[in-house]
Amino acid sequence: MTDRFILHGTPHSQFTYKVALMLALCGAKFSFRYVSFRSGTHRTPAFRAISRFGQVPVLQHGGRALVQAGAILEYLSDHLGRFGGQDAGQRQDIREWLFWDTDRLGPPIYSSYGLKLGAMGLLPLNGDPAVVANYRGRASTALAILDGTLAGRTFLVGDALTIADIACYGDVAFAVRCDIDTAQWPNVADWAARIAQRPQIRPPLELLPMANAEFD
Ligand SMILES: N[C@@H](CCC(=O)N[C@@H](CS)C(=O)NCC(=O)O)C(=O)O
Repeated sequence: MTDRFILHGTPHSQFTYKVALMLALCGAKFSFRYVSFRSGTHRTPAFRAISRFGQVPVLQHGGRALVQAGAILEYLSDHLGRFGGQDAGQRQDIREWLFWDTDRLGPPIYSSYGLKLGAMGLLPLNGDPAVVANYRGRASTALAILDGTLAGRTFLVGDALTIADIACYGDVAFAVRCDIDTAQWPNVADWAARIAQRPQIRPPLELLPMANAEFD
């Protein structure tokens, strides 16, 4: 059994991006296995055997196939002892942010990005303007909540970067990719700029390739 992390996903996935950011910030070595949605890799028996919900990301480690980006971030934080908050109260706050992110922030940005890829001819998707506006409205509502929380704060929980920031930052980076102007939420824009200053942080399509790769 290998103890090396193996991340399955695509650079076009904001949920894969969150896990890749965490691995990069921790300086963890990992193998990247590119899952091509255009080629249907996500529907192959080999992929379905490790992804019980048929989704990316999947992180293989220690004989397990871990799924759901927020849960993977918690696993990595526990395993590597990084970005997990300083006490039980902070860990609870972090978990609440992870659930909120999975419920409210991630989905409308994911849907908006899917339609953007559709408009670019990269996915067989196109959206009625009312549907596009609905996704963007829900993304705006969530970004406004993030903005309110970040007023006068450097990070979402406590005074250090945690997996709550890493999860939400992953989504905000994709909001930018689908032309949502984050300048409307200045606290979010400042917080994202602070995170992006770290040398390990790179935009999604620079952090991960559209091919298998080793990160050593
Ligand atoms: N809540 C999941 C969302 C994962 C997700 O939606 N992944 C997308 C790619 S970004 C996917 O695999 N979509 C294919 C599908 O759902 O069939 C997570 O956080 O990991």
